[in-house]
Amino acid sequence: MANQRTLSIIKPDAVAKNVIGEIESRFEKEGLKIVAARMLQLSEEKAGGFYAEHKERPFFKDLVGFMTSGPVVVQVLEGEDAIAKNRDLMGATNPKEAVPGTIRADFAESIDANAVHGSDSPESAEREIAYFFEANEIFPR
Ligand code: RTP
Ligand code: MG
Repeated sequence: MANQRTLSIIKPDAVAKNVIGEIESRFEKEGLKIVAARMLQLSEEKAGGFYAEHKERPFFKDLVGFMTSGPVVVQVLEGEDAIAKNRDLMGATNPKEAVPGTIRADFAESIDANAVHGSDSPESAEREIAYFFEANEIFPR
């Protein structure tokens, strides 16, 4: 598998729980490098645009409400098979279904407040990285 980049977000619940470092540590231990990172408060417009694929879903309003409820950390992870590796480390969308030892199983409360986001395909990763970062804000090494 080739070297890849993926967009990761540490969501408001995990920031509020003070587990940013514990989550980052899991990425680093698995060989994913944090090559860009920023903490910010999402506006409704920015959060809605990010999750535009879900616009017609019944949970969209709650999703945007949750994502704008506090600061998030947006970041780019880089490494071998980074997109799938990040999704594996995250665990299932619903933490009740997530495998023990995954980020969502260990830190998430509910399907809404589920600690982290990760791109789900190379196409999403490309769009999502460009949604938050300019090329000169990414530092591969
Ligand atoms: P994410 O995009 O945040 O990484 O999560 P995901 O790929 O695992 O799940 P996705 O289907 O993309 O859904 C995005 C977020 O919407 C909320 N959701 N709620 N109530 C529901 O049935 C439901 N389904 C999804 C979750 O918070 C999910 O992370
Ligand atoms: Mg998704």
